Amino acid sequence: MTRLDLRGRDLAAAGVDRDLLPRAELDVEAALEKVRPICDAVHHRGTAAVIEYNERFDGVRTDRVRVPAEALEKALADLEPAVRAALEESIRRARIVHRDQRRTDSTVRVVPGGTVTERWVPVERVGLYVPGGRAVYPSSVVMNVVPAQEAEVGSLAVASPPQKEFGGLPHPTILAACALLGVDEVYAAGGAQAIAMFAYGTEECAPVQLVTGPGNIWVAAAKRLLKGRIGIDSEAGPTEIAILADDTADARHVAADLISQAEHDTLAAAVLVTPSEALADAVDAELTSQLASTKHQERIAEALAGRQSGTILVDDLDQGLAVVDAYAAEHLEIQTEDAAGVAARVRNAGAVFVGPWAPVSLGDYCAGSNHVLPTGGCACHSSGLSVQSFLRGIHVVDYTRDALADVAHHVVTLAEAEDLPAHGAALKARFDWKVPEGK
Ligand code: HSO
Ligand code: ZN
Repeated sequence: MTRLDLRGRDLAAAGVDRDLLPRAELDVEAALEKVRPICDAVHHRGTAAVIEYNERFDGVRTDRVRVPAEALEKALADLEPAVRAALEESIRRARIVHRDQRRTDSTVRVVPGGTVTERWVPVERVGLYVPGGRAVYPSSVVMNVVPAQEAEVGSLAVASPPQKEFGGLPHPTILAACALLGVDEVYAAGGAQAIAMFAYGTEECAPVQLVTGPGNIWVAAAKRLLKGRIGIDSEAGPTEIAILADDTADARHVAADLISQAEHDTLAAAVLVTPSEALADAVDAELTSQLASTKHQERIAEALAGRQSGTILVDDLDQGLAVVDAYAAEHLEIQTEDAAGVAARVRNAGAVFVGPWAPVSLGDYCAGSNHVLPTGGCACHSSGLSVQSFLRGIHVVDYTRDALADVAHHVVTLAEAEDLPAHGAALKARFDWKVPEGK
């Protein structure tokens, strides 16, 4: 991997220039122009347009988009027992974590007679997108569906691209995962046309209020375009792994973990941050030797050689923490002495993996944590998918006459300061047009 030597720089005080760090460039803005007519067509012509785009982009024509119930049942019946057992364990662990994220309503008494309650209400109907394409991600079905179900979303639909080799249905393992989770509304639709189907609704699919789930650049562009009409989780770019490691780390593990996420995409990012030049050398050697025997060699080699990947040499772990915080990785592994202590100091990351026994792959499938996480540096302001993503907190304001009378003069004063006297009048009208003197 390419090397960036930041040793000798006072990063803690000066801050890290994020432009200095390796990162993929994704021009979602340019994709918007291509995506706009697709969304318009689905808006105006519904299912017929989705079918046409399925044919154009996925090379398979079907006469409907909704997956029939029998196909879901068959996919589950045909699922390999070991895959079924693994998915069930993944679901079981994800449920433990996401059930614990449920919110309870809380009421606070602001003043005598004045309360504000925060009431948590699930989104009515959501659309969950599961990518198809190069990789098949039944695990992403789990990561989207489980939090939505634990949030008690009223109705949920899944969309995933039609596959030519499966007669225009999504991949059977995706269908089986839906069936295992009790999801019976599944659509064979991919890319921007799937997001537009969710946003506008079609003859087959009622519109949703929120769309979640990762996808390619077309999915990201459609989400950006339709945001507002629908809520979205995030735009989700190519996956990223950053590893903060010192010379206590095992170079074999570090290399294997970098390779594991580079496997997703030629644009995937793998970044090693270390104060140990010896470790950096050992990891480079390991990358070369492990790469030789891995299946998706070409894709991984391209991702590791890309400008989004590299090794960053730092003076010490303090400087390393400043770098990983500036990078705000989707996944951050801490492979150092006192990994838990170092991890506790991390401010920006989608998810943190502590020590030698918590590789990102564990989190991808079976840790219980969610793998739909903020990418592209968005971890400095956003979180991964959770129960909270599917809830809205509604403030319920309840004041008595006396409680309102006590504060009325402040409201009127602020309304006047903003030159909005009708706001003040709404209070005065309740007290015979005289502002009560506050206590
Ligand atoms: N690492 C991906 C999720 C995934 N990995 C799915 C394997 N399957 C983004 O967090
Ligand atoms: Zn992964």
